[in-house]
Amino acid sequence: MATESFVPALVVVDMQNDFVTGSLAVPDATKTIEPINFLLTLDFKLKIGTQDWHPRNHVSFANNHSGKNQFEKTTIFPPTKFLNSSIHNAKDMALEQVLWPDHCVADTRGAQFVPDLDVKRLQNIITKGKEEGLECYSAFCDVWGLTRTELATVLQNNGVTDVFLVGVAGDYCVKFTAIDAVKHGFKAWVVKDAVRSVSQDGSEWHEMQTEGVMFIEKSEEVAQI
Ligand code: VGL
Ligand code: ZN
Repeated sequence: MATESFVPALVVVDMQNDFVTGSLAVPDATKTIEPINFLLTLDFKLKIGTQDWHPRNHVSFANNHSGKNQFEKTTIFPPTKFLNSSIHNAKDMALEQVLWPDHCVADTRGAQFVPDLDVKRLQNIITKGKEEGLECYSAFCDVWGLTRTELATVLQNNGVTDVFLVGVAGDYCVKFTAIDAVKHGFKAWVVKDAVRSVSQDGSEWHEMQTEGVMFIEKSEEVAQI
């Protein structure tokens, strides 16, 4: 009888200065550093870090939309250069976008990992959100699924079965990365004590659960799996 395989990967999402102590600081994000550093000492086939890595003219920055305030919403459409005219119609692809303070501009201090994170244990760094017109919450692909990062390939090439997610923000990049992990056929586990969110309404947990994401309350429990 074939035994079910278990090949775990840890994905540390966007533990960058701007999201922890900077321009878009997520409430209590510093409290995730200790549990994440603990998880980084455990045995995973792969330990991957992701980084939001935007150009200054990124579509998600309120500063690039005249007359709009931070945290307001606006409607965005995909840039035509990413569309295949025979299958896409930009007009039908409207998405609601939250307009953020400038954050994680490529090669700035705000985009660097937080100093206390044990980054030397990360084997791979995945950057995302590098195209000015594409928002990219998920570490797998942009919000329209028009471009992908190398994350899926790296996980598949290493035979990963289970993806453990931690970091920020629980209601944006962690949520969308976890849901996309399930869509790619991985088991996705979010370790709750190592995640913090922008909003405090808790709705992200139900959304993830509906999509098949699983949860672990405390990082110490991961050591027993
Ligand atoms: C994120 C807002 C804007 C995240 C990224 O990492 O969750 N949130 N860009
Ligand atoms: Zn961003």
